[in-house]
Amino acid sequence: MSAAAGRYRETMSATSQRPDRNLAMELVRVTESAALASARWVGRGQKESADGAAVEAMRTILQTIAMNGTVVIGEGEKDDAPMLYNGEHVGDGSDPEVDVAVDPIDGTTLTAHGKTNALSVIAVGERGSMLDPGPSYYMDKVAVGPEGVGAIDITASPTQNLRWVARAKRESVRDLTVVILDRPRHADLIDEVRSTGARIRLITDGDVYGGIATAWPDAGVDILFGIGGTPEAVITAAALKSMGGEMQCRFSPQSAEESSAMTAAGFDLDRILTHDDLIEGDNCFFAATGITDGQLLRGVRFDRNGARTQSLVMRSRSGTVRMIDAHHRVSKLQEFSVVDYS
Ligand code: VTB
Repeated sequence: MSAAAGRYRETMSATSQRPDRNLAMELVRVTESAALASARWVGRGQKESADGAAVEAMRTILQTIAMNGTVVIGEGEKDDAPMLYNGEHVGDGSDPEVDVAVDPIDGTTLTAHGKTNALSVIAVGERGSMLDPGPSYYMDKVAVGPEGVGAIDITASPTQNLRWVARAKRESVRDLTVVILDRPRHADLIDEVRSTGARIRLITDGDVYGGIATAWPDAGVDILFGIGGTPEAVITAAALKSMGGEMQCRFSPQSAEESSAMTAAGFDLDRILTHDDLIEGDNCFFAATGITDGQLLRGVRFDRNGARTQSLVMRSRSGTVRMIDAHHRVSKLQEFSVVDYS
């Protein structure tokens, strides 16, 4: 061994910081595949077909990833979901042992209607690190990008949060844009935010996009407020941990059944959960591919040679965020791939 190689080895073992694997670099193939398979259904009004294509493609490619994964957030319970159900084992079975959260399409209706910001997403964390939502469907959420870290408090009013975030960004409240799911349950929230002078981007679906957008300067939003899906909160946490943003959430059951199931399962409905409670530790991975065009990513484009995708790939330990443009030669893929991209 050369002296230089010896020194390198010593340094590495002294700090235990051997360069290790960035699983997100492989996971992006999973979201690319789901996006490609579902993109043929964009605007065709059949959200189940779009979702079915994405789920099947995602599951097929997941089996090729070198990991021993358990689906913590999937398509639902086994009896309703034939694939990617909660508890299903995914990956090729080799190390590392990981928890997996999938949303083959965040925005099936967006996809069926050809509207913006439909994404295929996956998040992976160390085994045991991911919040199992149990019977929880809904959470109240506040999310910001790096400049808003430390400036939010879900127990304070939206008005107060906007003042704090504006101050942290050295802007005025009327310079801020808030992303909110367009739902009747948010009528008061929307009124209050409007009364502050801040602008609102109302979205019909896809609050994973909304949460990530707060940390993506080009997306043009500063903060996410409101009640959305619990699975989406966990997935968003993986991205915000990587991008250096912050999210605070609280369980927000939207029916008596959800509420009593949560209490029976031992969940504390008053607890405030941050992104670090949704996915513990500092080694989680995130990948997303655009299905339809959006403010974060371009959607799938088909051409005579195949298709182009655009994806985000992130890892929390390093905080590296990559944007990956890919061209897929569909005719070549058809020769050997078990996924039908035609
Ligand atoms: C959000 C949104 C999803 O569900 O989480 C939302 O991001 C919450 O549920 O795309 P409701 O639709 O019942 O309000 C979706 O819209 C669909 O899963």
